[in-house]
Amino acid sequence: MRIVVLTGAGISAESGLTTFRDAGGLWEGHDPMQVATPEAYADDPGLVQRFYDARRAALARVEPNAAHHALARLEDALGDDLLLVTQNVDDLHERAGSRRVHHIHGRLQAAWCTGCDERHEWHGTLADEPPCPGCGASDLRPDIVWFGEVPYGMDVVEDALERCDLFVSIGTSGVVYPAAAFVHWAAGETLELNLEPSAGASDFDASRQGPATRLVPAWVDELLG
Ligand code: BV8
Repeated sequence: MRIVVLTGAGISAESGLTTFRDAGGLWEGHDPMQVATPEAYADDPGLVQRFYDARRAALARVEPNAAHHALARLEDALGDDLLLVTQNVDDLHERAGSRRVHHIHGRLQAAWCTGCDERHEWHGTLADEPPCPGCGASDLRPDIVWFGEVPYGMDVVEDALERCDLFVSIGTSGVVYPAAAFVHWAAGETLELNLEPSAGASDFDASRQGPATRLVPAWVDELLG
C-alpha cells in the first residue's frame, strides 16, 4: 500500500513547539506573515535572523512525541511505500527515527548562502552574520521557504500523491498552499487527523479529531494490524 503523509505544526504541538495558529497568531512574539517573507528579511535581516535563531535554539529543549515515533514505526514497516512530507521546519521526525523526511518548507537546522548558493547544516545562530563555510561571505540566511517562495521538491510530492493509495494529513490547519491542495491531488483515499476540523476537512473522505499523540499511534496500529 502506497501512503503519503503530510504533517503540520500540530504534530509538534505536544512536544512543546508553538504552532502557527494556536500561538494566537504569533510566533516568538512576531506575526509570521510579517517575518516569514523575503521582504521582511530584506527590510530587517537582524529581526528575521533572531526570530529563527530563537526557534532553532528551542529545538534543544523539546523531544519527539508518540506521534513522531509512530510515523517512524510506519516507515520501518512500509519503507519506500511511505512518503513523509512535512511543512514543519523542526527536526522531530528525524529525532524520532524517520529517515526519509521531505521538508517542503525547509529546515531550521540548515543555512543557505545567498553568495555561493551552498546549503550547510546549521545548529548555531545566524544573527551574528557568521561566514559561509564554503565561500567565507557573511551571506547566510535560514534555509526556510518563506511566503512567496517556492516550496522544495514539489515534483516528488505531486508524483507520490498521484500514485498513492492513501493520503493522510496530520496536524495542519489547511490554510497554507500548496500543501492545502494535496488532498485534491491525491489519487487514493484521504484521511485527516487533527485536533479540530481543518479549513479543508470536508474535502477528506474521513477525518478524526483529537490530539496527535493519541490519533497517530492508534491509526498506525490499525493499519499495521
Ligand atoms: C507558493 C516556513 C507558489 C516558515 C511556511 C494569498 C496571498 C498571499 C499568498 C498566498 C495567497 N494564497 C496563497 C498564497 C500562497 C502562500 C499561502 O498559502 N499563503 C496563505 C497564508 C494564504 N503560500 C506560499 O507562499 C507558498 N509558496 O505558493 O509558491 C508555488 C505553488 C505551488 C508550486 C510551486 C510554487 C510557500 C508557503 C510556505 C510558507 N512557509 N513555513 C516558518 O515555519 O517559519 S508555512 C508555515 O505555516 C509553517 O510551515 C506552518 O507549518 C504553516 C502553518 O501551517 P500548519 O502547519 O498547518 O500550522 P497551523 O498552526 O496553521 O495549524 C496547526 C494545526 O494543528 C491546527 O489545525 C490545530 O488545530 C492542529 N493542532 C494543534 N495541536 C494539535 C493539533 N493537531 C493534533 N494534535 C495536537 N496536539
